[in-house]
Amino acid sequence: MKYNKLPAQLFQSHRQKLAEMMEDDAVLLLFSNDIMPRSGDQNYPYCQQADMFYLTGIEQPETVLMLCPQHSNAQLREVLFIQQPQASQQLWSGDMLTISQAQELSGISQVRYLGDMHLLIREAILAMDKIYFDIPENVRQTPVVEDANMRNAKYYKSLYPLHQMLRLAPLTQYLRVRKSEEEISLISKACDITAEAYMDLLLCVKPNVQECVLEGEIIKGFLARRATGCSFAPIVAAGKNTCILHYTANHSECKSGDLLLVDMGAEYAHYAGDLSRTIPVNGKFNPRQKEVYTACERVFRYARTLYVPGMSINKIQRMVCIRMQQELINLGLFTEQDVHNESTPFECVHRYFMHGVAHFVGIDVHDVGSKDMSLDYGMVLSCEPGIYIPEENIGIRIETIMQVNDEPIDLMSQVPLSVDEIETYMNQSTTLK
Ligand SMILES: [Mn+2]
Repeated sequence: MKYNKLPAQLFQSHRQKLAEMMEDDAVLLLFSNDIMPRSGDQNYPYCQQADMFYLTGIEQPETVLMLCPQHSNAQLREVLFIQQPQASQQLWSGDMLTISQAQELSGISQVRYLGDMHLLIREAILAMDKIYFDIPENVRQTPVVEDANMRNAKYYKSLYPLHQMLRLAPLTQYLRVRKSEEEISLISKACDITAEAYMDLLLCVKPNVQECVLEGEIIKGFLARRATGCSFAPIVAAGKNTCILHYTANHSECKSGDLLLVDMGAEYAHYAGDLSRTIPVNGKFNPRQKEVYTACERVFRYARTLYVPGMSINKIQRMVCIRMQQELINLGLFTEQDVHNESTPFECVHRYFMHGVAHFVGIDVHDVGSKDMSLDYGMVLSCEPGIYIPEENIGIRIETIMQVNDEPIDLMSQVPLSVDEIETYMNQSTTLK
């Protein structure tokens, strides 16, 4: 592992909380993600199923977790199945987990090889009436490829048609959206790496540099600080590309006089960072860029104060849109009259600010949690207002990660924010070089 080993107690407490929420007479069967084929004989880098990591800390494929908290046989209440290490496989892929390593990582005492799985699962299922499965429930993505949990849900449904099938997703969503101190410190670490790599990146930004060269610097900055990698593909967008919200082609040149928008996040121990900033390629904002940037900055500073208990993503969005509307009018993008003539609320605002201001952050960069959920201590979200004016080649997004609190906490407050801070930092760094 690239990161420092996490305490097994973290995963034990997650399983404990889940066990308390599970229905009586139920068993949970949770499957690790499949290895995803890329092309030829190559696979994509392996990514563990988020709930599997949350509940076990195990990163190895072919892992199965069975939780059956009410089973009369204590040995069947919590069982982890792993692949039996094979010398031939280890020759190619490196060391595989031993039983004792898996016990140490997960805190589960009953770790067995997959060969024992079917009989032990059968014993648990036949003692219970209900089976929990973790089929994908992300609201933004309908699965195209069937994942291991869906496949197994169908298989066990056909094998045990008289059992009741239950959804795990609402339970793990409830738990994962409320982060422990330990989890917040992991997100903080991902944010520190992200912020430090961004500050390094600022030293490399200059006219005529290619976006992809900057992308390389971002990845280097992450890996050099023991990040697991990126929590999403970096967006490095100069000039007109700043107005493409999820621009990841990163194949243009940064030109003097243009803005550069970067949206980047390190992943540390499976927890995500997420940062967006917009800077002038040549180290100095022109008057119009400065005007639009400071408008976005004021909305950002205001938005940060809204991450308090009792708010929700929807409420923050509405309040930010009201504030944004005034700023956009002041920028001359539309008038009060245009607003009066709107057929739907914030129609004018949405022409220049068309995305959400907040999403939950955690094991996934767009983590579980709903937009109408009441915010509470322990929740961590992005704060990312933006202004996009394609006709002026100006796209600005300012994003940080906030911890919900009576006094909301910005986890990347060390990053230069004001025009002065940015210009001073960029120009000092050029003199230093
Ligand atoms: Mn984001």
